[in-house]
Amino acid sequence: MNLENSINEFKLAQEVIPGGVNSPVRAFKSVHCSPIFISKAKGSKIFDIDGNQYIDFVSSWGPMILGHAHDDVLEAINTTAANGTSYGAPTKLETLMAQKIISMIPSVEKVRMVNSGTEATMSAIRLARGFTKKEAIIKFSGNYHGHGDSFLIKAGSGALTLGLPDSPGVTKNTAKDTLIADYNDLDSVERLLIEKSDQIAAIIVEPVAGNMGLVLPNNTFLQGLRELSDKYNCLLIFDEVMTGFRLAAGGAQEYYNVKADLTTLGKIIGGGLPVGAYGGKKEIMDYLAPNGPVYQAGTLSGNPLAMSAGLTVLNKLDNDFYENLETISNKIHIGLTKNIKDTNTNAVVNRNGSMLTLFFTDLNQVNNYDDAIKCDTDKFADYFQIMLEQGIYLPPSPYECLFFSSSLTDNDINKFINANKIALEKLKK
Ligand code: KE4
Repeated sequence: MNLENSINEFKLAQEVIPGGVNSPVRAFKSVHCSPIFISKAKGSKIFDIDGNQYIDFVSSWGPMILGHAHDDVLEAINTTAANGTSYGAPTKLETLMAQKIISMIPSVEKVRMVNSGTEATMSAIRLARGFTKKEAIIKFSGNYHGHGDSFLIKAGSGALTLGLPDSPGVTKNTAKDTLIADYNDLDSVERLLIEKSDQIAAIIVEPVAGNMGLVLPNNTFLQGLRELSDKYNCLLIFDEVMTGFRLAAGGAQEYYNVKADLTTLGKIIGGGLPVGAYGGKKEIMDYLAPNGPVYQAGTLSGNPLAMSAGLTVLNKLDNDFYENLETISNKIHIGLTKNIKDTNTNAVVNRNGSMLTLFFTDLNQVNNYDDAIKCDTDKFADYFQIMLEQGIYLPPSPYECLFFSSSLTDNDINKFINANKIALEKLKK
């Protein structure tokens, strides 16, 4: 496979961009090869600048649930752009987006648009602290909520991938207000609540963890967090930046029937443009300026292009859409599971809806951070490269998820499953 242009472009990029990338995980460091530079994408296919074609299982880390360059999304963007790209003033599109989100996520009564998932989570904990007049938050090892200072403690995603879960630059005073519990371990949460209950503003959780690889909540975890939040009078924040509109129209809250007090969103609601959002009960959200005292603002928040792209996507997410996506995802899950058995590979596949991770591990299950970090990251790097050579573009990290889109064809699915079997057989040698 010729990657000459990508290799040369990466050298150039590293002279002017830290690490040559605008988000660390894109540098392919943990998969021990030079990153591919993308020229274009359409549907389930993505193309690099050397003309190589790949089936895309990253979906831009979640947003491209319809596949790339969907005709209706492009038309919405182009039509909106013809009238201007940003006004810094209210538009009807923002009201339509808020109404759409509220109609899909029952616990959300009011919503504020921002420009990234990080902005959404940073703003949500500021609001929680302002509303409750308490300062500490509880997060979980391996959960990633963006690069806000309060979250870069035992963080997942790129921070875990690069071995930087506790980033320098986060002050001790900030870190002391972030308490760490273990995912799927309610006792670890209650111990912190008992010890610091009068100080804890909120528990923030990925209802399905996608940033230590995919780790599912056990059958009592989310309801247990709801009950603990009520018992100890703190807010429950579901970070649904990844799961929102992906697991179901109402996200993990619909899927698991557990309501959050605040919900953070991103990725899919922008249709591939920069968007984040946070929402919840009216009495909490109305604590935000200009109604209330908690301040948050943004020049491009509610940008008309992003609103029109996002609304075009959300308006397609009906029951038939999710049934089709589940059919695609289940076929892949069955194929990978069969390959692991047929090749006698030590691996675990975790899946929830159209999110999946294959862990190379001797464990029988991966249920938390300690399980996840035991996986064989070198083997994953070899696997990634063998799959890339076969035209399969996977997330370049063992601590991420595959994201399936509705544009995947049966041919794509069969090619993926066959490439996976070849890779597992090669790894046995
Ligand atoms: P952004 O600021 O990247 O839009 O969103 C941060 C964020 C918040 N919450 C959750 C649950 C998230 O998964 C994310 C971002 N996800 C990563 C992928 N694991 C983004 C990819 C990257 O960092 O380049």
